[in-house]
Amino acid sequence: MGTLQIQLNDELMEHLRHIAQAQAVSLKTLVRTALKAYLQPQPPAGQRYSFIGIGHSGKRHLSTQVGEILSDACGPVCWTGRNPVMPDQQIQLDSHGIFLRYIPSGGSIFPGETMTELNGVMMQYFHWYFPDDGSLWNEVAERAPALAQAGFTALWLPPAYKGIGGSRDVGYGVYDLYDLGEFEQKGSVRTKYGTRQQYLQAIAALRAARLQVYADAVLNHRIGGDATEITQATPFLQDDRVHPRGEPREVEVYTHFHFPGRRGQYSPFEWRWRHFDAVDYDARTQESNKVYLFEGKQFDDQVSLEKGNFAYLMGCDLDFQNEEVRDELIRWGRWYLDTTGVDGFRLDAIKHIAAWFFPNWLDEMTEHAGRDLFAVGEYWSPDVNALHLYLNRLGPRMSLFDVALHYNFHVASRMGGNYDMRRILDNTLMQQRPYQAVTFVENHDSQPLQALESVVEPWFKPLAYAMILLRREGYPCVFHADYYGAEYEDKGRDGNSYRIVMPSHRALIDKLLHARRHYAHGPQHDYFDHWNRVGWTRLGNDEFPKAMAVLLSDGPGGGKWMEVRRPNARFVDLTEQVREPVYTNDAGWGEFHCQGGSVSVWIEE
Ligand SMILES: [Ca+2]
Ligand SMILES: [Ca+2]
Repeated sequence: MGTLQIQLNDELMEHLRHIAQAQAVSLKTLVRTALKAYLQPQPPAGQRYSFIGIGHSGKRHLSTQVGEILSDACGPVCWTGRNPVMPDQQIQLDSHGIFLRYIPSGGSIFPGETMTELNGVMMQYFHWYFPDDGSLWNEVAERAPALAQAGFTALWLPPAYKGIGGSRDVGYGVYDLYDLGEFEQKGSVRTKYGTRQQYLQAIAALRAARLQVYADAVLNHRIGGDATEITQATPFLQDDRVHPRGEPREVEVYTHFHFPGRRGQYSPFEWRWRHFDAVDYDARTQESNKVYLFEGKQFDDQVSLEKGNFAYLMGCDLDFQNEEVRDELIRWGRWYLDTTGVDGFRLDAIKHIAAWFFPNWLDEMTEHAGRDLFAVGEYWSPDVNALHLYLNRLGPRMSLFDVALHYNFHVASRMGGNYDMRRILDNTLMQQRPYQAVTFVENHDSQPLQALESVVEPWFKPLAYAMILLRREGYPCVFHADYYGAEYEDKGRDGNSYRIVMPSHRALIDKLLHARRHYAHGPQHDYFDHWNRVGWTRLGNDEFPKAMAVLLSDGPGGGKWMEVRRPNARFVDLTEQVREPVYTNDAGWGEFHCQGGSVSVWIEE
């Protein structure tokens, strides 16, 4: 057992002392309790053990013998796993005392939790109505240096493999995970975004610009089978996956995927009906309003309980209880990592996939990559408790999109100034589980006319982006259509056509990104104390010593006294909404202002 260090910076120490004081325990006891709480659910003996957490680059070292604490918590610690601990590895403890991470000396650390602390910013580089002219990969390659320059540190790219819709498929109607725009399948060689070569060149360009790349992994379903098979199935109503509606009967289903265009390249695996649980289309009756559960199959467990059991979403639903399926997904993941070198995954539709599947799959991916991979899951629920339940099952391997926060933004933006802004962050991952929260304002599903439409109105977006980009909690994700704008036409749920214009917020977002990089550092003081106007200050740190004050209002404009600990200093509004500078008083407080329905970002000159 080597000596392990807990490395803390001043600010973190201050926070820990507060927690210790509040709990009337010593700092050592607090740390010990935190370690135990973390270790007990997953004792390290005999398995790969990684502390996942944040990467405070501490300056003041608080060294302690953690081996003793580990032994207390877990019994004799046996580091004989696949990834044994090296003596010079360090443990870092986050400000809530929850997550820990080994940092191999000299190794790279870049997972999502760390990105929170490094002020990382992700962009979702696509939206539902991105042109289907095959231009996305080339465009993003060209823009890579500018995106890095603007302050982005990672890109989430759309599903890169062939969908049933061929060159028009957004990518979620996945047909062949091995066809990255290389084979004549589903009517085209390329995907909506370009060819395999263009995709790999785009990733190379992004990495050359020091941007991370996250791939979109759609593992829940397959669609567009090459041939039908005959099997027995029991029908269920779409809305009730518990009570069968009819006797088992013979069905003809498109469940045989043999990929004639690819001819076994990269993988000889063929999908058959036994790899799936259910489909929603019977070619005999041409009915598609039911879910047909195959003979001998069960809908997978540990999924969302909407509709009784929400394992089935669309197409041919993968049976994760089938070992051949799990093995194939691991083979594919390894191939994908080797082929593309991506830094992590955005995992699609995970509330429809057995939660127990991902810990092993992600561990296999990390092991294969030989480095940390970032993973963020799309668990679409506005209920933060559902998100907690999922994360409790996953442990620290995965972050989740903060859907709860998105819905707060959505609701606030629809209330025309009558939202209680003191509550805007309540019941969100950002507030309750900041190191596993990927915060976002809008995405390709929530945008107007899409499946999970829950629009954040344009007037509110500057406020929402200030909240995700300038506070210390969460790993923010900027939506392509909010940055560049978007115009499109589609049918609404009422069957009528609508023309949608999503305005570009780039001018403001660029300023916020600048503020995030240079000013959103150090301790944060909150002033969520008024129905309309809420704000916070950031006090800076050694590396970024300038202070910042942010004030926003969903109602009338006005001022608020906030402390920035800079006596007699001059602050200006980076957004240029308010032209008059603010001068702080002798005590380091200032009365900062913002206009109605607006945000101002005050930076120390
Ligand atoms: Ca199953
Ligand atoms: Ca499923």
